Amino acid sequence: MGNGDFEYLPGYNGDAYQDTTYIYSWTVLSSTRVISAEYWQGYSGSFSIFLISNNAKGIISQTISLNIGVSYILSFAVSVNSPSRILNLRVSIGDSYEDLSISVTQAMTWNIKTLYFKAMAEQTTITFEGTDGDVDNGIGIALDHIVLQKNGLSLFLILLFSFCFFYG
Ligand SMILES: [Ca+2]
Repeated sequence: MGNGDFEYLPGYNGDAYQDTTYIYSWTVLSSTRVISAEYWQGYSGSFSIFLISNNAKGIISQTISLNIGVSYILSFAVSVNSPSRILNLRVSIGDSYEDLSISVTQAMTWNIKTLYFKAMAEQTTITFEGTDGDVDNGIGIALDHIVLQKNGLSLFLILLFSFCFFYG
């Protein structure tokens, strides 16, 4: 993923948090909020984002190139800035999606979530949407450190299969 850590933010004005319709590498489908470490420490680096803004849902997406048939691991850090809330995050990968319940025991402690999928197309759009939007004055889902990797086990099996085929 390009800029999966939200650290490259041309145009960021230095506010502790800032609503934005532009995040480098991402398509911002619905205005999202950039959070600096001054406001809340990101999982990694100096910035994270909130999937909320001005009483609305924040939605971001990125279209990436994949190898068809290869398994991937999508992992990311999520949090909520209120321990009493269970909020919903929808992660869409191409035509399929997964709904995750996000809650924390302490505000803004980070959890890592992991999704596994097999690439069905060369160009795939991955979308993150905080489906509850902005509940109660700025309570929402925070997101950071989005990483996409090939699933090592499937790569191992492909290599093993190739080896057996070649020498078998
Ligand atoms: Ca970050």
